[in-house]
Amino acid sequence: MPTVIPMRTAVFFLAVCSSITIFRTHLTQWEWLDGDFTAVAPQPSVPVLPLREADLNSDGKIERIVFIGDSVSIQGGLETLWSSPSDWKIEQAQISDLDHDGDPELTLLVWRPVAPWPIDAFLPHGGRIAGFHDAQNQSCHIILIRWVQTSFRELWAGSALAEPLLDFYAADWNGDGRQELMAVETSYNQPSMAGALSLWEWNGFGFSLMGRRRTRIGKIEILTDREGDPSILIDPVE
Ligand SMILES: [Ca+2]
Ligand SMILES: [Ca+2]
Ligand SMILES: [Ca+2]
Repeated sequence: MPTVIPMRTAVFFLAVCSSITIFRTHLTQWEWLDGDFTAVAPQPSVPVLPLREADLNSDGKIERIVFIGDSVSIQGGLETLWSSPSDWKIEQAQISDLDHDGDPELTLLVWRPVAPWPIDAFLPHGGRIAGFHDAQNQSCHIILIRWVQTSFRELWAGSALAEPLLDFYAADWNGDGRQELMAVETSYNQPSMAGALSLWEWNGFGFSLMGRRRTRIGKIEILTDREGDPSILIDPVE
């Protein structure tokens, strides 16, 4: 699991004392402004958790996302409607509408064994995804799961990310009424260190990069304000 950890105490101060003084002055609050992640003056905000309940199959009943160890399942009442494959390690799960079709889907941050393309065996240096995995040959992916007619299926599975993620949060980051994917990026060489924030938008076939801000990140917390606008509280590396 990521070593980027929540900062409940710091957020409490930010929420309650935002107009006074934040004792830990090295904390900064960031928003997506004018096409970039930008440090802003502290705004009254509270921590927000990823959505894990919704009617995912349009039957009028709520399904729940349940973590058991590194696995995730979709539960409808007492029935398990979908479970993640046994060789997936799920780091984060959120119900989202990243593809903007008006229906909720489940977005997962997944580590799974590297699956090279067959032609890669014939290419020098391991082929196209060489390097996009860690020392245990695990690669990092964003995968979207949604209801299709009679069952939950992969709506979209991204290829191995060049820069693996520690965390993500789907929200309307730019205020246009549609969700984007905010990603906390790390590297396969130092997978516990966060070194960048990036924002991605759905393009109909996958995600396009809207921007990336490299910054020193020790701890991070996702916040939301009274209007539901998201922000990020960052405690930089000491
Ligand atoms: Ca349902
Ligand atoms: Ca959707
Ligand atoms: Ca948006």
